[in-house]
Amino acid sequence: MSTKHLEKRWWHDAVVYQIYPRSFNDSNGDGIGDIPGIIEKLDYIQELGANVIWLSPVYKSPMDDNGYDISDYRSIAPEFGTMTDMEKLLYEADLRGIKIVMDLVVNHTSDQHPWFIESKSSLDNPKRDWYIWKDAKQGGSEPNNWESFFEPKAWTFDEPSNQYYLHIFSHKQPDLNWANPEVREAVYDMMHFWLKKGLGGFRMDVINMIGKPSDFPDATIFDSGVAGWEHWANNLLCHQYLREMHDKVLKHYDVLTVGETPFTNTLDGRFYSHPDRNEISMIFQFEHVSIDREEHNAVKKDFDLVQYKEIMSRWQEDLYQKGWNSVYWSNHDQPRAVSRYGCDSGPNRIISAKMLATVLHMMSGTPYIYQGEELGMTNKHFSHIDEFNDLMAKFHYQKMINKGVSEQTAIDFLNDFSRDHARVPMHWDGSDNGGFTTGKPWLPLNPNYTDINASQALLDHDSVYHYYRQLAELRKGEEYGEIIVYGKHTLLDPQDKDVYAYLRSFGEKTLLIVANFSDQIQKRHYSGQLNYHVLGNLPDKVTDLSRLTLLPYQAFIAEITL
Ligand code: TEU
Ligand code: CA
Repeated sequence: MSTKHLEKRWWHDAVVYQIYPRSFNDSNGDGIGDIPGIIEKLDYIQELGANVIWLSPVYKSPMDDNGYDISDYRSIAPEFGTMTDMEKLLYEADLRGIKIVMDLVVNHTSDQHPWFIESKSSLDNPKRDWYIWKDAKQGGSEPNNWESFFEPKAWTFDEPSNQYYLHIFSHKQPDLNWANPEVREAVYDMMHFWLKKGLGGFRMDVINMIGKPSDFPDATIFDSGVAGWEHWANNLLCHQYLREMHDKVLKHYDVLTVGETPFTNTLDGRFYSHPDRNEISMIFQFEHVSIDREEHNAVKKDFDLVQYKEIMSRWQEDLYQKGWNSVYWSNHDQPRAVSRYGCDSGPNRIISAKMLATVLHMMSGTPYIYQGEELGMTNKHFSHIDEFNDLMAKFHYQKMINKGVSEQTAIDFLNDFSRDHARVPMHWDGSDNGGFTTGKPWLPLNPNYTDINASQALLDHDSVYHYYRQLAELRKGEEYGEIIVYGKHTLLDPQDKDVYAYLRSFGEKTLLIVANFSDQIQKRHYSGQLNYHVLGNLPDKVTDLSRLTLLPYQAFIAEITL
């Protein structure tokens, strides 16, 4: 039996900070964040304690989906900078012990990528088969009934060649044909190109969708998710391609690879991340961010802490020594965590942001911090559909209106879930436009930047930022590093609908993590003797586990003896 899963890897105790370049920091006043702007803020990220940056796409792109539609994998979008800027970023990050992980978007390209332009040019072009072209069904309709994430149908008809092409996302994001070995080789080549520059790894966009069954059957599941997922999510071919990618590329570098994988359960999680399978380091699963809505149907559901705990604990336990988790509250596709799961106004904003951080950063796996989460940034209020930028917001809005939902109800849904909440620019200080730009920001800021901003947070020792910093220190520290990274996870009181409590244990040591998710006082007791109050989000230290009075959103970490 192999014991590769017991081998330590550098990314096991890593803390990842995600940057959405367009909204991070604008260095030249054109209103768009850029790479030189990121370089200016590397000290900020280093002080926070993150040692990996996941950079959302900076490649050349028509920006139909803000860079997730790439037209040249080997050059940098001019609005973000130059290749020299990118190399300087790698160099400057390295000086600070930070690795750069780039977004690898290879399920699809832009329709402006020369590969697609050639592919589209004629039926017998050598690149025709680099994308997925199919004849219409008898009667002229689409080759099958699959839907797209951003449009009603996953197929667009091309008049001149009389065929449809597949796009699981927008029609400007045609899917590459991974069944064609030339496509795979071209991708592997491009990966070497970047890795040789000293990259720390890749975040792989919707990587579990690359394997399509060759017969393209109709979907049968219409009650959840984008119709067709039963065929293109986690297809066995995908695992085979990943193993090939590992063999041809990844095994030659010591890198972090994280696959973005909607529609996965914990068994899939093991398939992707068990080290003996030689696929990828870890995945981003979607179960826990799917409980308060049906995204594709644009329907809101109630957040249920019991269900949340069940999902998170299942992932913690099922992957224990059998794979590796990534853990996150938010990213560039999700609303702001404190607005979604905590309380985003008054003093409870700071307390609940720290509470959420406590729960996540004491879990095993690699934690991801999305830009601004460390400030407790909140959702912005939008009043009209024209204020949104994201193509998905527009699609969901139209879908709701077509169903007969009122305009206001549709806007309310987007105010809860739009991806634009995460894409509103960072708040650096209280000056105009939050110090993000001296020009006109590409997307207007949340007016609360005057209160919530980085310069305030750096000065205030009780800020959310400094609390995140302490959590990162614990993960990397002598005292608790091992238990936080490698300890066993046990959920306490699964049915408790207000308090999230769990244990971590490693050798003789036990940590108890308790978090009140409610805005009410909760009285609880836990077994064990408290030896040491490690960290908490309120000034008072916890002393007695047998009689706890938890204030609204209170959270603490204690070392205990059971
Ligand atoms: O997201 C994939 C994906 O499944 C999203 O559409 C997801 O359903 C939603 O955004 C989560 O609420 C990735 C990228 O992260 C996203 O930004 C891109 O738009 C998409 O792929 C296409 O590349
Ligand atoms: Ca700029």
